[in-house]
Amino acid sequence: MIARRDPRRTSHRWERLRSGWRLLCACSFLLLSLCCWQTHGMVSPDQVKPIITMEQLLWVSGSVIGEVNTFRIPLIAATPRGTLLAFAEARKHSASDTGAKFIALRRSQDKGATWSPTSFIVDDGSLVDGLNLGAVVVDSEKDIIFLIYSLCAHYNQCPVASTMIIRSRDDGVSWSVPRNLSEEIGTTMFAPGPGYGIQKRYEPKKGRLIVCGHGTIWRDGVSCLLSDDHGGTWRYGRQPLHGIPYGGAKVLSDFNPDECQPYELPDGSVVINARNQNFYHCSCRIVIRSYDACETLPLDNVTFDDTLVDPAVAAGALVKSGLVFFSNPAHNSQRVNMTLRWSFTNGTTWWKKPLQIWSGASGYSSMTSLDGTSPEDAHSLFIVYEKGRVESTESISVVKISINGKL
Ligand SMILES: *[C@@H]1O[C@H](CO)[C@@H](O)[C@H](O)[C@H]1NC(C)=O
Ligand SMILES: *[C@@H]1O[C@H](CO)[C@@H](O)[C@H](O)[C@H]1NC(C)=O
Ligand SMILES: *[C@@H]1O[C@H](CO)[C@@H](O)[C@H](O)[C@H]1NC(C)=O
Ligand SMILES: CC(=O)N[C@H]1CO[C@H](CO)[C@@H](O)[C@@H]1O
Repeated sequence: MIARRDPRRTSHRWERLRSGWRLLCACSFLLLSLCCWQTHGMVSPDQVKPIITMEQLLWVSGSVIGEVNTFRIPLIAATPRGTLLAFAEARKHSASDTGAKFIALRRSQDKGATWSPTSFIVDDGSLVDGLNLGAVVVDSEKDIIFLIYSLCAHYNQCPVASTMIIRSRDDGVSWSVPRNLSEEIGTTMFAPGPGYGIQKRYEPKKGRLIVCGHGTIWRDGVSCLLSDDHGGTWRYGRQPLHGIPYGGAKVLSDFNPDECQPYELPDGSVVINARNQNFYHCSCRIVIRSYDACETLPLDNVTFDDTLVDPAVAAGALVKSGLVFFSNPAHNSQRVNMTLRWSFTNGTTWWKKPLQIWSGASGYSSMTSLDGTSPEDAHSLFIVYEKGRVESTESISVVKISINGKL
């Protein structure tokens, strides 16, 4: 027989202790769930129901804005002060990748609701093979924004490619004169991004700035530029990922990793999600993982993500609230069907029902999110993408996504 405790004999002290424990437990649970949602990614599927809460066109091609022929290659970044910066190539006279361009910028200080008029922050004049974007990278520790772009990336009537960098210390309002990074990293053609570069949040190499990009068919593949002194000096990682055959022209099905977007996982490794230019193995994305902060991009850490069907394009990828998000035109050959996917498993699997952003013509995309502590910031992300009715180069649109489906 088990003797039942006489409830009257329970001391007040025990009662107090017990309710104290209960309170402590409740508080820790609340704190833990908050922390998990914010940082660690124990978000459960029923909390994640992304919807579009806002969409507007930032730039329209066809000589309606500043007589710019075509806007392409959208980038977006969030500054440490909570401002959104959207950039694009403003192609002056044609839709061609070569030709003279401006870099266009619009800022939003109210979480994407309104945007400043366009400022043209770089003008390459009348170059035959002008500037190409590019990657924006934010040093949150020092509150500096960098934008890296290339010149003469196609060697079209120009002998030397250059990698250029500009910098803003005032939240993207004003920008430094372009600095020629090729003087320190060499003149090997390097096409950054397009997308954003990262600052390492975890070890190894916490604080390092990493900008990944691709080269020409002669020195092709993916490589990353690294800075361990807040953008003062830059160098390439020791071991890039080369295409095969290396240094030669490619044919269909050759291995040709191209435009790419890095993101950092909570274990401190960096994943680079890359365009599979020649459809090696699949019409899907190449996934490169580096465990040494992009010092090396080893071949034995390259995989293919069959779920991420792709027509060979620049795609968006972002880690937010413990989830990995991915945006691209989800089609195996055409640039249509802009789609947002998300992963509860560090990008190893993707949730079965993605969100279609736009069924029609859609091209390059890039994502960001604000780092603020408000619930709105924790649950929002922003996608800029090339959008059109017939051609994806007709306009550049920004959408705001509510991750938990609440307005
Ligand atoms: C940048 O520097 C490289 C190496 O010195 C040089 O060859 C190239 O012409 C420079 N580019 C520009 C745009 O000044
Ligand atoms: C758009 O993408 C979704 C998700 O991958 C897919 O189910 C659908 O078939 C795609 N539509 C077209 C027209 O490709
Ligand atoms: C994602 O990676 C982190 C860090 O390595 C790990 O703690 C977590 O369990 C992973 N999540 C899943 C679902 O695999
Ligand atoms: C060379 C290299 O870094 N290889 C890594 C590939 O990924 C595994 C984990 O899956 C690491 O343990 C290896 O070090």
